[in-house]
Amino acid sequence: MNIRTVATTPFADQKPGTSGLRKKVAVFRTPHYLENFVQAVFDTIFDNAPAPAGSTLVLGGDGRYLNREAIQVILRMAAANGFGRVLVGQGGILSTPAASCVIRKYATFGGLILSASHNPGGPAGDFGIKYNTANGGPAPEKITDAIFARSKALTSYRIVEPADIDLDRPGQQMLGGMVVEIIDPVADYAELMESLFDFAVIRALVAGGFRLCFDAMHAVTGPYAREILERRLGAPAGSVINGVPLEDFGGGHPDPNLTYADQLVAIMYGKDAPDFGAASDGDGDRNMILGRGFFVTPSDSLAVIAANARLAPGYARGIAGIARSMPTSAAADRVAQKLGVPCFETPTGWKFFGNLMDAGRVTLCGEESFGTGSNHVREKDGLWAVLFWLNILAKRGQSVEQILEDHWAVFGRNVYSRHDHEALPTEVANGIMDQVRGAFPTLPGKAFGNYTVKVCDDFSYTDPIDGSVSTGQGLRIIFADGSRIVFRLSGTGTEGATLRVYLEAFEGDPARQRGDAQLLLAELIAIADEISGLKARSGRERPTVIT
Ligand code: VG1
Ligand code: CO
Repeated sequence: MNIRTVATTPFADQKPGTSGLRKKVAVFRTPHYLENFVQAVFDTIFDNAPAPAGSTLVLGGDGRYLNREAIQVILRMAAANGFGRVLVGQGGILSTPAASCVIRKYATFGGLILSASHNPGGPAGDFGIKYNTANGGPAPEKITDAIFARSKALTSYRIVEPADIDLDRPGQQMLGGMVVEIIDPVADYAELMESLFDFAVIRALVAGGFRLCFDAMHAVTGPYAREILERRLGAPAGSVINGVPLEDFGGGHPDPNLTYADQLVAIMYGKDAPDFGAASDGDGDRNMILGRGFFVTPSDSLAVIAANARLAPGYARGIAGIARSMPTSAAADRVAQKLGVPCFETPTGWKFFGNLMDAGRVTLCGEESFGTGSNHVREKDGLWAVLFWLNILAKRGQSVEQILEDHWAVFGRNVYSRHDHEALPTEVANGIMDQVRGAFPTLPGKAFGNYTVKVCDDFSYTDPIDGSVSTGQGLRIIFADGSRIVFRLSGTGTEGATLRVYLEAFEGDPARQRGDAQLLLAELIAIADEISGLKARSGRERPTVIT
C-alpha cells in the first residue's frame, strides 16, 4: 500500500483546550485540518519517527456527525505512520471511559477519542479530538503543548490510499500491513463495572420495585446503559431513555445538567417520579444524579461516594486519597479529613488527576462539572458514578435525599453553585476577568456585608509527582469564613468566550442546610457582580446556565 506524503500549510489554532481540540465541524472540514492535527500527535509521541513496530492504537468516538469519516482518515494515517494494529469500537463508538478502559486493558500505545463531549453535534455543531496516553488518561499539558507546537510547524502528513474499512463488521480487516480490529465497544467496560460493584445487590434492589430512569441524551451511553442497567441489572425496558446515539443528539445539547437534561428533570420532579434518575453527556464521562424531586450537586456526589466507598466491592478496602479540581467545593475535603486520607486540589480538567492516580496517591477524583471517577480508568466516568450510587442506595436502603441529609448532618453542607455565562464576546469576558484581577490588590481585608476577603490569587498548581507548573487556572477570592468566589474562562467552548463563576459557602447549621442554594448564596452572588462588573459589562441580567 502506497504511503502518500501530502503537503499541508500549518494551522495556527490547533491548541488543545481543557479536554482536547474542539472546533466547529466546518473548521474540522477545512482541507487538511484533521490530518494536520493527527500528524502533529503522531510526530509528537514518536518524536518525528514512525511508530515502533507493533504499536497498537485505540480509536473511537461518541458517534457525532463526522465521527465515521474522521475514523476512516485516521485509520489511513495510522497505517501510513507505522501502527501495527488499531482497535476500533464497532460503528466507530467508544465512550471516553470505555476508550480509557480498552487502552489500559490491552496495554496499547494510547488512543484517539473523537468527541466534543457535551457540545452540540451535527453539521452546524462541534467536533473534537483528544489524545490519551498509555495509562488511558488525557495527555498531560507537556504533551498537548508539544502537539500544538508541532501542529504549527509541520508541512506534510502521511496517509495511505482510501480504503473503506467496514466499521460495523466485528473482527479483523487489513489496511496495508496494519490490522484493524473492530471490537465490541461495551463488553470490556461492562466487565470492568461488574468487577467493581455489587451487581447482585443492585439487581435485588431493582427486582424489589426500585425504579430508575437513565437519560442517555441520544449520545454515546445509550448502548452501555441498556446493556448494564437493563440487561445485566434487570431494570425494565424503557428505564433508559433517549438510548439511541444520533449524529446530532436529536438536536439536543448532550450536557447532563438541570437546563439541558430537561426531559429527565421533568420526570424526576413530576408526579409518580422514579426513585433515582441520572444522565450522561455526549461522550459518557459526565453524570448527573437525581433523587425523587431532588438534585445532587456534583461536588456533594463526590463527597457522598467517598464517604460510602467501602460499600462497593471494588473499594471495600478503603481509598488512598481524593483529588478535586480547584473550583469543586470542599465537601470532599471534609470527608478526606475524617477518613484520614489526603485531598489534592488541582486545576480544571481530568488530565491533572493522572499523575496522582498513577502514583497511587488518590483513588477518587471529581469535578464540579458533573465529573466523577476513580483509578479504575483514567477518565471521569458517567455510568461508573451511576452504578456507585445504585450500589450505595441498595446497601443503605435509603432514598437519595435521605443520604444527602445524613451526609450534611455529619459533615455540614458546602452550599455550592456555578453560574455560566456562555458565548460572551471575547473582549467582554476578558474585560470582566481584567477587572477582577485589577481589584486584587485592594481586596484583602475588605468587608462586603457578612463577608470579609481573606486572600485572592490566580490559581497555579505544581504537580506533586513531576513538578510541572500550570498557571492562570482561575481567579479565586477567598473569604475569612472559607467561602469562595472563583472566576474562570472555559477552555472547551467554541463560540466567543464562556465565563464561569463558582460560588461556595459553608453552612454548618442543620436548620439552614435544606435551603435553596441560590437563596443561601444570594449575598455572594451580589458580591461577585460588584467585584467583576459582570452585569454592566455583559449587558446580561442572568447566567445562561445555573447549576
Ligand atoms: C469543562 C469543565 C471541566 C471539564 C471539561 C471537560 O471545561 O468545566 O471541569 O473537565 O469541561 O469535560 P471548561 O474549560 O469548559 O470549564 V468533558 O465532559 O468535555 O470531557
Ligand atoms: Co464529556
